[in-house]
Amino acid sequence: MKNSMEHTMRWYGPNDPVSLSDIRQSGCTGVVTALHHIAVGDVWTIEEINKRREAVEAAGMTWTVIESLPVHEAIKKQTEGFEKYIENYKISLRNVAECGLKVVTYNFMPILDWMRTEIYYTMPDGSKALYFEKAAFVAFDLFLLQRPHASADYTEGEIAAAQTRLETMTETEKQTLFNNALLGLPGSEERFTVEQILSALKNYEHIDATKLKAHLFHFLREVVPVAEAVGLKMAIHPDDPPYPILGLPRIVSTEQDAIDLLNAAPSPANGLCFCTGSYGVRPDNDLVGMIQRLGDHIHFLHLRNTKRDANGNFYEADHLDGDTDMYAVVKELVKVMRRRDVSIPMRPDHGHQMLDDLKKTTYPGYSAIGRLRGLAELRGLELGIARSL
Ligand code: DNO
Repeated sequence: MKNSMEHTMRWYGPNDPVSLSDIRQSGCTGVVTALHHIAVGDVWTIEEINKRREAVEAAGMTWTVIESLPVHEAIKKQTEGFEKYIENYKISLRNVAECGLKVVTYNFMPILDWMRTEIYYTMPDGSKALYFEKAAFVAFDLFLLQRPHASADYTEGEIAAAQTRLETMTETEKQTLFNNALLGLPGSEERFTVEQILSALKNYEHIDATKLKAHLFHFLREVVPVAEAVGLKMAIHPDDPPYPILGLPRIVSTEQDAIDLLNAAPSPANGLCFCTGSYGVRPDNDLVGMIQRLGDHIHFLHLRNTKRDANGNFYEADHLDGDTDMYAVVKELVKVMRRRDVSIPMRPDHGHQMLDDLKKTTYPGYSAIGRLRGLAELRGLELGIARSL
C-alpha cells in the first residue's frame, strides 16, 4: 500500500544463524545490515559494500538501512587521530551512497551500546526476553566491577538493594551478570575484560554530557554536509537505556536531546532512528508527541515495547504490549508518512525467544520467530490503521 512502512529485519551477515531466506519468508522486502567484520573506524570499501548488497539482492530483498556505521571512540572523546577517523567516516559515506544505499544508522553512546542484566528472562508464557534489573546492575557496578567512585552515583536505598541482591546471587549468576553487562558491540561475540572496561571508563572521567554533546555536534557538522551532498539520510539511534550508566554521559535520551542534535547541523540528512524501545523506557518521553513534533526527521523506525516498574527495572514486552501505546505510535507514523509522502523503513526491534528458537543460539534479541511475531503484529496494526484513516 502507498506510504506503508518498509518492512525490514536486521541481519548480522553471513554468520547470522537467521538466514536471508528466513527474513524474506517473514514478509520483509528490506534488510538492515552492516559490515561487522570491518574494524570500527576503518573505511568501508565499495567492493565490500557491493558484496553485501549483492548477497541481499540475490535473496530477493534490498539493503534498506545500514545499522550501524559505527563511530570510533576517538571521535566521541576527541582524542588523538579523531580527525582522521572523521575523514574515514566521510569516505565510507561516499562509498555507501555510490553503492545505492540511502539510510545510515549510528549511535553516540560512549564505549557500550545497549545494556541488559539478563538475556533469558522467562516470561509467563515460557518465552525469553531481555531484562534490565536495576538492583542487579548496581550490584554489578559496585561489587563485581568495583568501578571507582561508583557509589556516588546511587542513593543509599539503591546501594542497600544492590547489596541484598548480591547476597542472593550464586557464583554462576554473578558470572552470567558479568558476561551480559560486558557484552561487546552488536554483531560481535567479544566481551570486554574488566581491565579493558575500567580503563575505557577512566578515559571518560573528564567528559561530561556538555562536552560529549559538543563532540557529537562537531562530528555532525563535519559529516552531515557530506551525507546531504550524496543523498544519504543519517539516523542517530538513542541511548539504551536512555540515561547515564557506569558514570558515562548519555546524550541522546530525550526529546530535547534530539532537538539539540538536529539544530546543531540543520539538514534533511540529519535525522533520527526513532527507537520506541529506547525512548520508551523513560516515562517523561512522550512518544506520540515526539513523532508529531519531530516526524519530519525520522528516517528509520525500531518498533519495540518495554514494561517498567517503580524500581527502575524493565523488560522487553510483546510488541503490542507494555508501556508504549503502539496503536497511538503507529497511527501517528502513518500520518507522518502520508504528510511527507514517504515510506519509512521499520524493523520489529528484538523479539522474544520462543517456540523452536528456544533450542537455538542466536544474537540476544534477534531470534527469528519472536521478531516474525512482532513484525506480523505490527504490519497488521499498520494496515488496519491505514485502511481506516
Ligand atoms: C540493539 C540495537 C542497537 C543499535 C545501535 C545503533 O539491539 O538497537 O545496538 O543497533 O545502537 O547504532
